Amino acid sequence: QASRDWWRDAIIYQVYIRSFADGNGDGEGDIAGLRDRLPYLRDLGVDALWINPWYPSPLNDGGYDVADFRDIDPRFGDLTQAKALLDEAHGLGLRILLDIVPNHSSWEHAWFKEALAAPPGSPERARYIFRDGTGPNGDQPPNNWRSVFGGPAWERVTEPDGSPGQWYFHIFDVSQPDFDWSNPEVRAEFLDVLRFWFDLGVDGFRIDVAHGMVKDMTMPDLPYDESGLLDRPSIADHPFFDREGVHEIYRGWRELADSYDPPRLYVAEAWVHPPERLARYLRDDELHSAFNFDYLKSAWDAQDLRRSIDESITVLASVGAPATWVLENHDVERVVTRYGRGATAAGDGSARTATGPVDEQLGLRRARAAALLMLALPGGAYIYQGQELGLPEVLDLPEDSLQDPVWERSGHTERGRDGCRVPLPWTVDGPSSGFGADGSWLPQPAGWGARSVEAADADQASLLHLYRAALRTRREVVPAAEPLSWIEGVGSDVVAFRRGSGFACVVNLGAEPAVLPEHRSILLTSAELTDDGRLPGDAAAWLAL
Ligand code: TEU
Repeated sequence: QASRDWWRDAIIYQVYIRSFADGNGDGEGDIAGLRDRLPYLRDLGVDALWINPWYPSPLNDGGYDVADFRDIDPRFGDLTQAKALLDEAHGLGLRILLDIVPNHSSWEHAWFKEALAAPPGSPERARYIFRDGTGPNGDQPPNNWRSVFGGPAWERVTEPDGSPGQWYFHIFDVSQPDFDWSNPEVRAEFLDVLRFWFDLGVDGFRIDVAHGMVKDMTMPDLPYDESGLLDRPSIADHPFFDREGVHEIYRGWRELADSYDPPRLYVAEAWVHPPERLARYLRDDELHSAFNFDYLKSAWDAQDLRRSIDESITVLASVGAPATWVLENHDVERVVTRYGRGATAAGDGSARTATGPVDEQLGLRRARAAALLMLALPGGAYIYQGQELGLPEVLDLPEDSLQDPVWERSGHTERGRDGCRVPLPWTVDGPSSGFGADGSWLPQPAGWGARSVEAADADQASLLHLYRAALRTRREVVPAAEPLSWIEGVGSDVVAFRRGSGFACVVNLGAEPAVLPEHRSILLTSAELTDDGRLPGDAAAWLAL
């Protein structure tokens, strides 16, 4: 049973493959580069990897626009290399999760091309959401739904005979048509895709937009304000997010995962709130875990963090699910930058809207403390590539290098998500700081090599060394089965808790030094305590009691 439940406190490293390591020198990361760096990941001390989409794709949305769910984009490698990667990773004790994108495909997917070539009302169209337009000539969209990426969520097509035609629905980019999940053919297809990768040896999936898929097919209009935002923060009974019908799909997926030996794992990417809604995805016969985005969005503030931690643990316990902490991913602003903005800024984590001056040194101190906090909490956690190096968001990428769909909204253009996707620096010098080629698909800023793995290796005080020490120490001294119990009376800017009787974590989010409980040994984020043995501000400590 113990080995079956490996995921309950697993630390999983997110590989954004296009930016991780470039094995063939074409400026884009690939499977070959990842295979070369597996020992680095094993030495870091993580349990598993989650690899962002590597399927054939025009990459309009970083690969979340999938043209073929059963193959690998040639720029990343092929199925033979994927198999070799799985074998090598397993040999090193690392499990591998892939990313499944069930809400939509690319408009280059064979099914969508067939849909465009077939007439309205055909079975080919019924795999997606095609509707006639409104207005006298059908030249108005079927309803007022808007895309998450801005603008209308409907696009008009030209019929095979050349006449202006139907409209199709896309929650995201126009190149990402949504599937119709009320169609049994779509359901069967995805079960088959899951089987394809499980049979190859994949250990599980991160489910993209896990709260999407099912739509209200009566298609009621939504209340948007003039700038295109919903006029209230959350809509009960939203017509395309977090609908009841999605749970039935996951019960079928779980049955499939459980039919394998060892059983396979699912983690949900579901931006739903409050935690009670998220917990519904984690019932016994549904998904195993879900990213905790409420935690990611919490400010660098003791009360806010403590409330968010408490709430998640309590709610998830009611369904027997572990918490899954996350501070960074390929969609949000890097934590050094986020926590380096002013006093407590965190907002919604969005890289697109955050503004204001960044104190990088402050952000880095907080990122170090945040690492010890996250890794001491009960449950599992995800680490996004480069987080262990303390990479900041790259805020000044040259305009002509930007790739992410740009979001026109609220009357201004928002920044895309490229700033957290810049290729990793591996060496101090050399072409693209050891990433692989002379030049990379997103340019690395000047001085990137100083933030490299090589530089961090050489500096005992680096965040990389802290992550390694924390991941090792975690196995040795943080009792996985012990719940969290808060230590009270430590001051309003301090978060402190015990796990069992022998371990404590203290995080000081304020400016005043904090008193530490008596302890035998200690792992610290900052080099020194104050002269009288107190913990400085924006620092954390792990204590063996
Ligand atoms: O993101 C889902 C999603 O809802 C995002 O729009 C998220 O809310 C936003 O990026 C937070 O800033 C997933 C993928 O992680 C993202 O990269 C894709 O663009 C998206 O799905 C569409 O597949």
